[in-house]
Amino acid sequence: MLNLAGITVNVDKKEIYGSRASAADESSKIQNGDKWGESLQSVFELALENQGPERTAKLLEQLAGQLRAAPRPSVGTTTPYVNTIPAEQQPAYPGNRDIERRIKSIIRWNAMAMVVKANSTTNVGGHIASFASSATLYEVAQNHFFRGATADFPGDIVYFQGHAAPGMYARAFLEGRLDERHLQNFRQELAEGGGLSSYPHPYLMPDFWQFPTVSMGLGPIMSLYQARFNRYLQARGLVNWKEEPKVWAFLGDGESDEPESLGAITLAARENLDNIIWVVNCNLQRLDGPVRGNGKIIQELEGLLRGAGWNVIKVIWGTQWDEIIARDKTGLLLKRMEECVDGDFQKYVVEPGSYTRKHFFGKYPELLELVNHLTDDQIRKLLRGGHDARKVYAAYKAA
Ligand SMILES: Cc1ncc(C[n+]2csc(CCOP(=O)(O)OP(=O)(O)O)c2C)c(N)n1
Ligand SMILES: [Mg+2]
Repeated sequence: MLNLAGITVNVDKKEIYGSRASAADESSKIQNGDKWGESLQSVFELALENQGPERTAKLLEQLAGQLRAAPRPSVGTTTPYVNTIPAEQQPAYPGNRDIERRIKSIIRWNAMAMVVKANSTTNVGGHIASFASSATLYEVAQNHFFRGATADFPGDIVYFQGHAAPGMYARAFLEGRLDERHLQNFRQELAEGGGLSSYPHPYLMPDFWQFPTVSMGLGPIMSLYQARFNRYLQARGLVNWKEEPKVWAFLGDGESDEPESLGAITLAARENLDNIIWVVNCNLQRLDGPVRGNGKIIQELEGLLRGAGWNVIKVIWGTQWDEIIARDKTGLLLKRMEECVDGDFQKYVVEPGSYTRKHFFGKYPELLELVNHLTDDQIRKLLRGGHDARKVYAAYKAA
């Protein structure tokens, strides 16, 4: 018997769960003295009894859809199209943003210049946008998360996205590990004084790269087996690590379409591999067009990975969106964010702010009020989460 906001419900738990033992696993019930939790548990049981599992699941999904400010609704495979970690739960950023931004800008510039310069005298090709779109993702990890090797720690293991190699070279140059000559000879290893291989390759550059990742899909799948193998080494007593390394894999959203990329994701959940972190750079774009023009790759991947038992942390909107989202009391902004497809979002990025005001916010006149105080230029500069170090830091820390 329990009293919930004026409703008195009487639940005979045995009766409800007598024939559904699996749903009634006692250990998964909320019974921790948390009044709200126990109240919801009772209503849930009552709904299950009276409405059946299908309708109850539907109702729960509907309620979870309203949880836009909450970190992770527990039902359904996708969560609302907002950051998983709400602004008020975000940790303080531990670094010096000005210095880090400057370092990042220099690295991003050198990465771009290296590719462009090589192509001004040769036809070697090379990628610019992969790193340009993931510079923040890498820099936050480099500055705050990746751990190097020590006597009794093997160092974290990183599978770099192959096409982002210019960014890794540009950082190594800033760190003094490569010199100008190397950068001048990007993709020209036989040039005088040596050069840099197009992509991560331990055979071509044994002192630099650990894993060949550029045939897309191999990085993601190898990272999973690596994480599994690290567990094997420990279980067999073949290594004696004081601390377990994390395995990080950086992949592109287009890369996720390679069958190898997602081919082994269930292994991670099945083997309880909490030593692996994937960072999927969802720039919505691949070489030849949008990854999902008429859909949402972030949501699709979230559904697949959560369905396979992963903990998914989404970073979609940058800090400037926080106050706009906070003023969306009716959920209309969220609705707009959810109904837009990736093709729409790609269009907003290349058009001036006036276009986004008219077509994104303006679809529902009430939404225009949320951005009345912003100029077109400010609207154009509303950052996406993956370019916002604070948001990326929060996600990595939680991961
Ligand atoms: C197996 C394989 N097929 C094709 C390519 C050629 N290729 C290089 S980059 C790229 C698109 C990558 O898109 P995405 O994964 O979204 O990365 P982004 O550059 O957007 O970060 C393709 C098809 C490749 N490297 N490997
Ligand atoms: Mg992409």
